[in-house]
Amino acid sequence: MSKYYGWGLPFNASANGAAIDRLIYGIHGIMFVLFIGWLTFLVYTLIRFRARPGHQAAYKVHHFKAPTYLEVSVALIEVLLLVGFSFPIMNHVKNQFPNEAGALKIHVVAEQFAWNIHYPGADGVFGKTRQDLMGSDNPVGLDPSDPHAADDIVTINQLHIPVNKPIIINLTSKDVIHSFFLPVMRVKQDAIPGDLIPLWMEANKTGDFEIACAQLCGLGHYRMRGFFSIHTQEDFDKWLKDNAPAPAAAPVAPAV
Ligand SMILES: [Cu+2]
Repeated sequence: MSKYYGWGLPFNASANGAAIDRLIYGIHGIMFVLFIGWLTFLVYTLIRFRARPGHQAAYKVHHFKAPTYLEVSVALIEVLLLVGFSFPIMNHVKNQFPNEAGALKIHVVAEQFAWNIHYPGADGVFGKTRQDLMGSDNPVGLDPSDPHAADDIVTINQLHIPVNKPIIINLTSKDVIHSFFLPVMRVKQDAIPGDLIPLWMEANKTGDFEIACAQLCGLGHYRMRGFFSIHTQEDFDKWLKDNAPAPAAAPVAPAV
């Protein structure tokens, strides 16, 4: 796992990651230039205008044009970053959702201190869930009387997705605010009780990674760590098959 998280940004397994990383590096590059510029200016003025015998501070201000031009160009670069880079990526990631028909839909229900992952199963339809059915043996409150629920898969702290396929996740929380964080996917979204928040992503590499909770949510926050696997489509189909619930056993005739 440590090979994915070291110095710099984490490993990038997301189709949107390159654009997001470019923005992060761009902002840091400009901040670094500004930092060096201001630091040089500060050191220069400290030395140039230090107290010396025979020198007196000038109380009348000389108006230079250069600082104004500098200020305006910094503001313009910031506008360019926001409008040219940040808004398009934000719009793509937050608003331009992929077509639902070609996407895999997953429900993620956060709780203190675990991630409950709910797949619709072979029929592609989520079974009904009810709050009053929620318990340790039924973490999302799946309603067994709903025929769509029979093939649903619910895992705890195990998120599996196929590579190169859009994934739409509907995120919510049972108790307090958590934050669903997939560093390698450049996804971080608050999970808010009472709200169903959609997000989408697409992986372009396979591997085993992790889910973290990025919002301090209680004493067990540190152990709210999940496992996140990106499979080839074949491996994912196999995972779905291996984890599909066994069909309800046919009633057995009582032995005489
Ligand atoms: Cu949490």
